[in-house]
Amino acid sequence: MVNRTEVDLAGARYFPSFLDRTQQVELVQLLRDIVRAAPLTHYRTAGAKKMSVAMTSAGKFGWLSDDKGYRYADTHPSGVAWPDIPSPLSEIWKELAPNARLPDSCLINFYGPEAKMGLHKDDTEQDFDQPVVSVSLGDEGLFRIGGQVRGGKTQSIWLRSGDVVVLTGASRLSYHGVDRIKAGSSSLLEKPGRINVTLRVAK
Ligand code: MD3
Ligand code: FE
Repeated sequence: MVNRTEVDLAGARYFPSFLDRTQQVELVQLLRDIVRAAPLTHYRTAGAKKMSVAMTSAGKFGWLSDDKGYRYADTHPSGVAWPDIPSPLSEIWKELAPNARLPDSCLINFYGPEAKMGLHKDDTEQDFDQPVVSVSLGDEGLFRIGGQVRGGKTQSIWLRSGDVVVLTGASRLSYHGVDRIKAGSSSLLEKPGRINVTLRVAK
């Protein structure tokens, strides 16, 4: 079931079940093609720990972490260009953020059953007036969102396959993270796990 319900999530625009099953299956196929060309990588955090989430990107720029820090790079660590952003994702962006610039980066996160992402804010981009659009696929993830300062109140919500969130306004710079994955809660992927895709204007 699709729907166009919009819910306020700590200032972010939350669209539960935005994508139907057919759209989700198509996206997973397109993401598999991207991963084949630009393999998933466990980057190291600034604290040098390996991230449990495996990542790759599409678009003109890809987010990564290396000796030069957190940054948007022109190529995958292997040296190949990032694949193009799949058009169904660009269409979601145009529908939900019609007045924004077009995304030049698409970060693809793969969470295995044990993966999580600590509280952080997305601040590697140049223009925080541009939104971030997030699409969740596969198993449910317990998402946590706080305010713009660390240590404040947070709220938690399970993001499910097909859910879309638009981070805009004050929420664009809110702390957020993923505490855990409910392995086996979705039948979309062949193996347990969760995929989150974020569309961004990096530069
Ligand atoms: C931010 N990804 O890649 S995106 C990231 O599910 C990242 O993989 C998470 O944070 C993931 O940088 C979350 C979804 C999201 C939803 C609501 C938000 C991010 C948000 C509200 C405010 C700020
Ligand atoms: Fe983030």
